[in-house]
Amino acid sequence: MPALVLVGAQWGDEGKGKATDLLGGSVDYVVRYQGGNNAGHTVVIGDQKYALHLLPSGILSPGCVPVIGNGVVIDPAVLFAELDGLDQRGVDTSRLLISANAHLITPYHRTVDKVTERFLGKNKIGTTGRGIGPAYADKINRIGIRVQDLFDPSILRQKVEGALRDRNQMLVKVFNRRAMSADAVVEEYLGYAERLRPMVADTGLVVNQALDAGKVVLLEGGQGTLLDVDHGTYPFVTSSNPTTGGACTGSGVGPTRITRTIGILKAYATRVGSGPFPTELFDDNGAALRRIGHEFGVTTGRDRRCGWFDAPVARYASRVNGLTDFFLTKLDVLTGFERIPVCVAYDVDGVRHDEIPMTQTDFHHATPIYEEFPGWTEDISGCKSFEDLPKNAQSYVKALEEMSGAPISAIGVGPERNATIQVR
Ligand code: 2SA
Ligand code: GDP
Ligand code: MG
Repeated sequence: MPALVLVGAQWGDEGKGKATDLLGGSVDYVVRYQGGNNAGHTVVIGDQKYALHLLPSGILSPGCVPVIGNGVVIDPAVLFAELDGLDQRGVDTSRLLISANAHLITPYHRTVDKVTERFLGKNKIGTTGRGIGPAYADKINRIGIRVQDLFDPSILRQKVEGALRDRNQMLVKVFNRRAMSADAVVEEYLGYAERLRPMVADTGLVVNQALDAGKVVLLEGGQGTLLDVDHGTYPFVTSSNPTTGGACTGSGVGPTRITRTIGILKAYATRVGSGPFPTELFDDNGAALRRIGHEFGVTTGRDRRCGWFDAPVARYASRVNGLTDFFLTKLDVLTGFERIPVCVAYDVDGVRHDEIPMTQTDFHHATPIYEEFPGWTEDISGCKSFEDLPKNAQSYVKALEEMSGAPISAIGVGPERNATIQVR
């Protein structure tokens, strides 16, 4: 039986939380495979709204086993706060499994993230300040702390002291900050060990055994394709691989077990943080998209940058992720716009580019070539089938599908689980 991957097709915040929740009823395991508490996945169930940062969205689906995979970076204090918050709201969190190989975010990662951003000034990445980049840097540098290290105090101390030797040099010499004490970090982190212990497992083994037994596994990505450290708008990216390749490395599930790869695609575009965004709007239309679409960071509360749909970005996501289909989200937000431009290609210094340019310099210079579509004014939030949509909305969806490189299998017309049109 299959594993499926759910991946953001743009710059994140496409509605992955809602999509995961929608599929949650028909899957047995939901595995987060990268990122950490930089993510903000919103799930709306009836009159209840949940914002999940570190936990897989499947934790809200009764009977589904939520898993934090080896590719995730975990801030233990945030993990416990998020679990406590859900417990207080009556959500059963007891099934959660956490990979022994997942890396830990520590106070020095958070500090380094924040001071680096301050140091970069106008060249900053616009990170969420959660310590994500520095934690992944330590992982790649082979000086990271893993969940399993909490169960071996002498190894933990050795590793924290080793990592802090590097980090403290940088904090003191480059950033003029005080050195951090290894004792304080070790003491704090040993304090998390007992509560974590029952949740920790060889999650790669558990998930593969589940697949062998015919269970369905959903691999849930954070952020999005254009924020991928390899395939995104580097250096304005997150420090992990949200793309489908990252689903394999971050969960321990091999590619031959994956039968479906769903790209979550917003009917327009948003980005939070710095970096190129060719269709960004600085006018009333941008402000309207932000207001109607409630485009504010779920984790940081920042205004999201808003713009028109970018077809080369969608095509790129389809290619890089090998997408089988798209869930198109937030079509309802476009209701009331008289004309809806779609970027079909770019102009880079007088040359037409039908695909994302090879170099980042060119992408920074890309200006959109637009095709305009007529809008619609009817409220579509109650539509249940494709045929219920106004003709102009149907044409818009069909045009996006044609340009994006994979079929659209579902259309979101509101934040709630049921506000979804199944197309095929
Ligand atoms: P980081 O903190 O190192 O991962 O930041 C690096 C870049 O990745 C972007 N990033 C995100 N983009 C969209 N949504 C994210 N989650 C939150 C949300 C964001 C928020 O759901 O709204 O609340 O601001 C997310 N997480 C990371 C980030 O903006 C940087 O461009
Ligand atoms: P994620 O990070 O990809 O899970 O997305 P976010 O939760 O950061 O942002 C998506 C926002 O859009 C959330 O507030 C969702 O409740 C909302 N949303 C998701 N799908 C739809 C939709 O089809 N229509 C509308 N109006 N809102 C949606
Ligand atoms: Mg989000």
